[in-house]
Amino acid sequence: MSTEISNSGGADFIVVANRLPVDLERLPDGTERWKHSPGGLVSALQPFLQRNSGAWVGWPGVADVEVDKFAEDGIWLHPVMLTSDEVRLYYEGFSNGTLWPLYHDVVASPVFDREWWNSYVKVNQRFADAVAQIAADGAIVWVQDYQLQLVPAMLREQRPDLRIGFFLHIPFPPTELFMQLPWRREIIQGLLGADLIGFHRPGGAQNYLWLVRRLIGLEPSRGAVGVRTRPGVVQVGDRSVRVGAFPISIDASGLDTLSRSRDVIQRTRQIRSDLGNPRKIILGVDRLDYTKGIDVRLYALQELLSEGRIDPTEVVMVQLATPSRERVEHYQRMRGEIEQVVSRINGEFGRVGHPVVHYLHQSINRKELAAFFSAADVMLVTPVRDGMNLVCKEYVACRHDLGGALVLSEFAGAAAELTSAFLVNPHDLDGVKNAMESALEVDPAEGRRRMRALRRQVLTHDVDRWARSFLDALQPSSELLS
Ligand code: GDG
Repeated sequence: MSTEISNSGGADFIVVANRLPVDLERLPDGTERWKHSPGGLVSALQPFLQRNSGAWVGWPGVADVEVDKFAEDGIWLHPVMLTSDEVRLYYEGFSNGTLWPLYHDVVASPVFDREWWNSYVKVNQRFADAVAQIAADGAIVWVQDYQLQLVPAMLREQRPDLRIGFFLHIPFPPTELFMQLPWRREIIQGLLGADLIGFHRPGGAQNYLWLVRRLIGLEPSRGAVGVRTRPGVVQVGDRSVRVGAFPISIDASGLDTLSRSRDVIQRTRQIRSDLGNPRKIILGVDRLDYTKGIDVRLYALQELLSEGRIDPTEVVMVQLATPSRERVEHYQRMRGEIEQVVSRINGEFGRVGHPVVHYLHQSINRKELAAFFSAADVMLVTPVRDGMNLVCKEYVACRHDLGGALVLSEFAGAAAELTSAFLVNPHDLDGVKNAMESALEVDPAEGRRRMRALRRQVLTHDVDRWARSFLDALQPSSELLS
């Protein structure tokens, strides 16, 4: 860990997110250590942070610990402390029990709890205070995601000199659903503290603009919002707030290179052989979340097997389900349901030593993930609602061989870009089954044509382009971008 960077004059570029890019881990012997939690966002923003005396403000992932700021890879990391009560109320409660289901089309019922809300306000204020203290004059601050929607206005109040951006990583809901929220006005107002508010899709931006008119009584621009262009504008006093669509992406060339490496190619072969070299491998990779439609694809598989449309001696499915939010009740219930369907399928159609569904409730490393992507003939991405969905883009980035077929839900933000996938409505089980069958049996030339088109999109629209387009819209003449 290096501490060579200077922090005398405050940070010029600050990323604020619920989590730091490193997690504090408590080991069984009571000692603590930092573990990298690499993600697309960190790697995309790292170069900007390193060049611009950057800082990252976030929670280290463990409750009740006070940690001093420290420098890592040329970036100052500023831990924000959360008590275990705040983890329960602000994070598991308001963020994941209210906002997450409300913003994902109420596929689970959101809980509206005043105590959760009060904690959300308090924690947002703590994040805003932390940033206000460390930001240099006129610094650029980029606030991330639904856990911190009040931060832009709270920060603007203390530091009107700052240039503030906000990006929402999950969908912004239809206005009728958003209107259920008892604190709807506060959220819309909280976001209005930013100079630029970004969503994945123009629809999210449009919904937000409508709510600004309805709830705040301001008159936003009326033209259609475009992707990366033509943002909507709201005049708030003497400030112009822009509202736009910036579809996020992945480190496409990094994954492309990784998937061509000898290790990954060997591991791909090994995975196929461990699975018994079946004629076809179907894959799902998700955080274990009720929005991801893991149950949808399992029911579809079960019916295809029952109807004899899939031969269990020829086809194997692997479902990687990364543990997630395990203390939230909805998640516990859903896990039980999914595991029950998996065992039903295996009970009915498996043979000794040959289950049809290989279900792993574990997290695996990036190389291993690339090998699974490379081994899969059909990738199933069937969320009932997803802001973007990076997994489908990662699958495409790994298929330099032009093999594989992607079945993708229309309700993932990515569907607007990945139009050569087998697109499905996850609520239409027959449609999902037909698409799975078509993907399994696609003519090789047609499969390559589709994959080539998908790769053209993903490789030319990577996460670096996403970050640049957002920062360019936030501060066009900024030296950040040079
Ligand atoms: C939110 C929005 C939006 C998963 N299991 C493992 C693993 N992963 C990685 C995937 C992918 C990431 O986690 C999941 O990203 P998604 O986009 O699919 O979904 P969310 O976590 O819900 O993300 C979403 C995103 O924010 C970005 O804006 O696209 O719509 O919901 O990168 O590969 N990675 C490793 N091992 C695993 O076991 N290494």
